Amino acid sequence: MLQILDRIQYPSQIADLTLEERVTLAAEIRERIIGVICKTGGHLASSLGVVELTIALLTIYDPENDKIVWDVGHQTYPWKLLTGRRELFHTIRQTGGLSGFPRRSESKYDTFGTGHSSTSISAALGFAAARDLSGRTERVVAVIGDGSITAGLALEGINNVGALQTDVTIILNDNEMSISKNVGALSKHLNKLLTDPTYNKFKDGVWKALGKLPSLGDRMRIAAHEVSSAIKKTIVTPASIFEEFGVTYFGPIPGHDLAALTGVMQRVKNIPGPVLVHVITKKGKGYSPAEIQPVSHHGISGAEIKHPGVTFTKAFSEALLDVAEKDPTVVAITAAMPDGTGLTEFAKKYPLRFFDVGIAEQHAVTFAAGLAFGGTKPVVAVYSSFMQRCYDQVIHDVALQNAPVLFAMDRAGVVGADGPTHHGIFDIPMFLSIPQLCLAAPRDCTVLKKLVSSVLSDLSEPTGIRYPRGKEPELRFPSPDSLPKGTGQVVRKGDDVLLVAAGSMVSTAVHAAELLEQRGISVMVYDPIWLKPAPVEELRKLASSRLPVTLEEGSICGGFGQFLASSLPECSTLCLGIPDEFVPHGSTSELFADLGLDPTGVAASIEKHVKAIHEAS
Ligand SMILES: Cc1ncc(C[n+]2csc(CCOP(=O)(O)OP(=O)(O)O)c2C)c(N)n1
Repeated sequence: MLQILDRIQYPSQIADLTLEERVTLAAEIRERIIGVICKTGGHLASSLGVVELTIALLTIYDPENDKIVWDVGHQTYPWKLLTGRRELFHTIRQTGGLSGFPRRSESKYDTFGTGHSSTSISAALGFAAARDLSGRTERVVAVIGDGSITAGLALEGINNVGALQTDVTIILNDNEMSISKNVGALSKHLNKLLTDPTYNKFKDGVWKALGKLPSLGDRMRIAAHEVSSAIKKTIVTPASIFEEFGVTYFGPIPGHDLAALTGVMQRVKNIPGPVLVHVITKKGKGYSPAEIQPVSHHGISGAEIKHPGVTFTKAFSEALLDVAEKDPTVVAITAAMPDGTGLTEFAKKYPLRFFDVGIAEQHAVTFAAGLAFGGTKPVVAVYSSFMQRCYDQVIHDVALQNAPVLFAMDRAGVVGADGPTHHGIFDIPMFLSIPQLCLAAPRDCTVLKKLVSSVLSDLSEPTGIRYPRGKEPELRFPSPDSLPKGTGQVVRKGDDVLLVAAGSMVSTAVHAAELLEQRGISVMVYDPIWLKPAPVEELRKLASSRLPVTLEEGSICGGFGQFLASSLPECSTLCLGIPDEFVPHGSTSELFADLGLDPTGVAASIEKHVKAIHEAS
């Protein structure tokens, strides 16, 4: 039992705590987060960095009425603990448990659902504009990180904030980190503000006000008054880019000093028009392993059982290094995710051929098109779900102009604990619906490596390769040496059903085929390798004497099954995949079972289909 945290039933209780109690509360929140997340896994470092900020927000603002909009949302664990979800906190990211991100359906205090970054300023401005139209007076606050504010969407939001000039507060939580070290000119500008003498003057003023007082108890009580006058004396805004956008800038403010933070936020609350408060925090604050290694502690995995085997990310990384060594025109691009996408080694080895563009997926794609026309072979390494940001860039800048770019789309399919914002289930419909794009789906790391190597040996048209999160399946089959577009491979023979399984589903398909064999249904499993151009003619021949069924780890609507079925109108094709609904968070095995996409579920669907066809004939 934690003395203060476990007493909080309503967020409004926080404003009634003394400063000293709030300082204790901050320590208790850290203790709870570290205790739970080290067991369950989750986004640790960012949440530890905003403990004081969260307490200050709940001290100054009224969450029953005011709108606090969190960006990305991976840092909202303290918020969840203080807004009525403390008792469920141990269920975070697990099947049926709390989401790892804000969700409007989870709590009335989650004003705006997130997972993808850089949405908070636009959403907050929307809340503010609606407030103004209705004549209400609630305060609206966006909390955004220094990484997330570099994205185009956030900058579009600030541009509009500057134009509308309404009351909205942007809290810029600057820990100088994205997942990796933050990059870009804006990051340099923020750093310049941080080293501005004002900041040090402010820190010294507050420190002196606190330091000269005798005991902790007295010190904290009196500090609140001393601090607010220190703030008044010392806050002089250095020249910031935000002022040029018509947004009043305050800062930088030390973000782990509750007295200082609360004092500034109280003062800023009543300033009319758009205001930005630049708060300096430390990622991983209070947990030394995370403070020392914030990158590896951005998201940690819990005490889960580790399976042997190679991850698709590692295989991609190795294949790319291999090709890059022989071909100096190969360049790699990431949108702020060098580690997650497997580009760290490439960046070390070929710093001039590596581009971290910040959280800027749209820019990454158009930049790649330019790089391609300039004579290089660009590889955009990106998570499938973040590719959703780039639909127009892929159509307008890449496909329409036939720019030879390779999209290496990691985390394609069901990702598990991160949930619906992160499942990569829309890339197949996206790629298949755009002319002049090719798309491949490797079933294991060997096929992935061969695809990377063969596509880059002759990169003449835009091409995507999608592969899942985690390790390759235990079940593997020999693959052909060359993988020309439009050719696939029979991986299991059978006479009654033609089960065409895309990439990550091949292994499931073979297991399902074995179950069906025991029930008297003989299943051929076919891996198309290329979803576009698909091996349609070969599939037409195979389907002439078998019932075609497709299986994919992606949305059925507009997916590979429907695409193939439209090419085989003479057949009655059963399409298995993710139905027209958002998939929740949870363990992947439970999610697959719920979706009917584990071997048992797939076998059951096929058996039912076969029976129905026989009964109808
Ligand atoms: C559109 C999009 N691209 C990439 C990501 C992956 N991602 C999650 S958090 C993060 C870094 C965010 O940095 P910052 O806003 O500074 O927050 P911090 O983690 O430092 O608290 C990234 C790149 C994402 N969530 N959304």
